[in-house]
Amino acid sequence: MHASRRLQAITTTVFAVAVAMAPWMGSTMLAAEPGSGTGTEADPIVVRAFDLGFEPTKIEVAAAGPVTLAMPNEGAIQHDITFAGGETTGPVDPAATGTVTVDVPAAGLDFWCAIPGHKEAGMVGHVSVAGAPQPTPDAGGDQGGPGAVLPDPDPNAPAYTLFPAEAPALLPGEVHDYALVIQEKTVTVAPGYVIATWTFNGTVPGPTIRVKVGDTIRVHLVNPASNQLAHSVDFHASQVAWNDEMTSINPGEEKIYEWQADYAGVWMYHCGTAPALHHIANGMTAWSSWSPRTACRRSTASSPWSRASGTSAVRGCPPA
Ligand SMILES: [Cu+2]
Repeated sequence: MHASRRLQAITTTVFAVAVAMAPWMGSTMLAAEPGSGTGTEADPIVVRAFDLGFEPTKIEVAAAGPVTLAMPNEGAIQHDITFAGGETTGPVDPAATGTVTVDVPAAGLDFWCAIPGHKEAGMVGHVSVAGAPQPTPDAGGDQGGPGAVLPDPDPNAPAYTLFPAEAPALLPGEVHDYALVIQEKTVTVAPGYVIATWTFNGTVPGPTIRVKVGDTIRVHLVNPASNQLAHSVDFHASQVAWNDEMTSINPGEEKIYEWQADYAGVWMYHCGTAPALHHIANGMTAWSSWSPRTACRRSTASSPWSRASGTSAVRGCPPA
């Protein structure tokens, strides 16, 4: 059980004081027990959000009608509670609390986090009405359902351009100030087909960074205020504290991620903001390579640019 259960008596007291001192203004974190509350505006039901889930995920109310939920965000990135009718807390910052009121029918309602990828990562829940029949579990999943239908190509889509697969030239010098600007933008991925992507410097994959062993790389990561989401970067080549350089930054923020290239090789770098696989699949991945300083002997490895694991070092020489 969650450790906070043992502190229920204490947190209930804190909650009572907090309610007395701070109304539900949507910006104040209240120390309330998940699941507590009756659902009125004055006493909302508390649904705690974390990275990546809700607690509780199943809520039962006494009767159909308006219900207010309060969502303290205890995660490191924004979350929300959204219902199918569009009722939503809106994006709630870490350490803040959002509220939403929804008219719950007798059949109940699902809710989820509408931040891209969070629903798929498990941020879903359900409000049911006491005594009402429970929804039938989905027995079939995606198996046996109708196949995906490819939409018609858009004749007005911007032109499709191939990403150059060549390794770039070595960056000159020994200390490299490198700007990585996160751009949430549409990209034409095939003639006539445009998708919304998240990118490093506007391309999918992002730019390949190529330097020599021993060089210092000082990445200036920028998340412009015009973006919607928190993002981050994680260089598998680096040996840094994950809770320092690799932390997420919100729109309007920037940070410096500095390290030394200690080993020759080719490594993935990617956005590590939760859910990381969603950020990677949406375009935020690329490669960095560190070339040996001196002449090297080619190994018997068949593919020096091995991408099998995304983290393996090149055992031979870098491409000429
Ligand atoms: Cu990202």
